[in-house]
Amino acid sequence: MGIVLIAISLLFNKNSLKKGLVIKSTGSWYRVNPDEGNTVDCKIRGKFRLKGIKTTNPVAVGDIVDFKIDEKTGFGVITKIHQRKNYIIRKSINLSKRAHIIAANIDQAILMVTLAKPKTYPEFIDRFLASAEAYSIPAKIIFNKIDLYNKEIISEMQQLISTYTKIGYDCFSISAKQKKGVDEITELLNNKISVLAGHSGIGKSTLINVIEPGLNLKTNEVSEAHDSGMHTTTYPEMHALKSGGYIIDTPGIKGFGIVDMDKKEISHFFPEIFAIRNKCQYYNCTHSHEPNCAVKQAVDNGEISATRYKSYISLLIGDDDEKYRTVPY
Ligand SMILES: Nc1nc2c(ncn2[C@@H]2O[C@H](COP(=O)(O)OP(=O)(O)OP(=O)(O)O)[C@@H](O)[C@H]2O)c(=O)[nH]1
Ligand SMILES: [Mg+2]
Ligand SMILES: [Zn+2]
Repeated sequence: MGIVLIAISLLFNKNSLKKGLVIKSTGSWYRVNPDEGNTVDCKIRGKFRLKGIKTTNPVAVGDIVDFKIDEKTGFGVITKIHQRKNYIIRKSINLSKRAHIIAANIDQAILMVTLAKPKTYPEFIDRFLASAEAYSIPAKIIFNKIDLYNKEIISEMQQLISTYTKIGYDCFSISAKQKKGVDEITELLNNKISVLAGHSGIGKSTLINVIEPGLNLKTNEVSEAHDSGMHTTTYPEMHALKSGGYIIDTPGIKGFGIVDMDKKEISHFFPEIFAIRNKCQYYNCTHSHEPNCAVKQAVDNGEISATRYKSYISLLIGDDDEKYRTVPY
């Protein structure tokens, strides 16, 4: 009798739903860290849709899911995604009608950029920041590879840091390679779930290796011929930090296409434009062609950065996202 009961309870346990955190996603399978026990590789069953948006990855790193073990294959099967606190999403470049969720349930989005090898352009930064604003995710900027900057580039960086800090985005300048400025980043990551994004080859995995050497993440030289990264990290993956918190390493992004943003809303995602909108003559001013526009005046007198304004206009007129592929490849 006892043996029968144990057998039944084992069977029951095997089939019972478990809850876990998605720590890696390849688009066809997902590695899930359950509340108890070892990680399980899972597939999905059924369709998961996001507010009618077609996504290339219905389940993302950071998702909390329910799953059960498929006895035949030994793999897990994800049956439910728990309500997301938030997510950061971009248009998929190859399948532009589709969206790609970079990560879900995050505390902060950290954009890593470089002004040297391969250079990140302001339009890319602004598109990323606007997207983070749209989903109410605090965003920070790391300028990496400062060991390669000459005087001119340092002054360009200082200009950008001053612009972005004034708007409210914390900026950090580091050299992951020389381990300079990394302590501040360790502190920034403490006890938070952070996603680290940016172009390929800017040093995301290098930085994570410095912060958590045991991880031994793959890194690769930047191609001299194309001045672009080699797309070394191929899937987003969440790593636990000894100091507490998690960092999500992501594959390099080429261009940042904005998803699902109403034209009327775009100015809401540029905080410095949003802040002075009431000073414009027209309540529905788009800050593009209208007379007595406080935003255009602020650009003219240098209170609002001209490159930020240019990024805003490019989003407003719906410039082809493809044009903002800022890294040749
Ligand atoms: N000079 C210099 N090189 C760096 C620095 N940080 C990273 N690198 C180099 O940049 C190259 C790319 O680094 P990765 O860490 O692979 O870049 P990644 O952003 O993870 O790239 P993907 O995985 O392709 O998205 C490597 O050769 C690194 O050694 C830095 O601070 N200074
Ligand atoms: Mg990488
Ligand atoms: Zn205006």
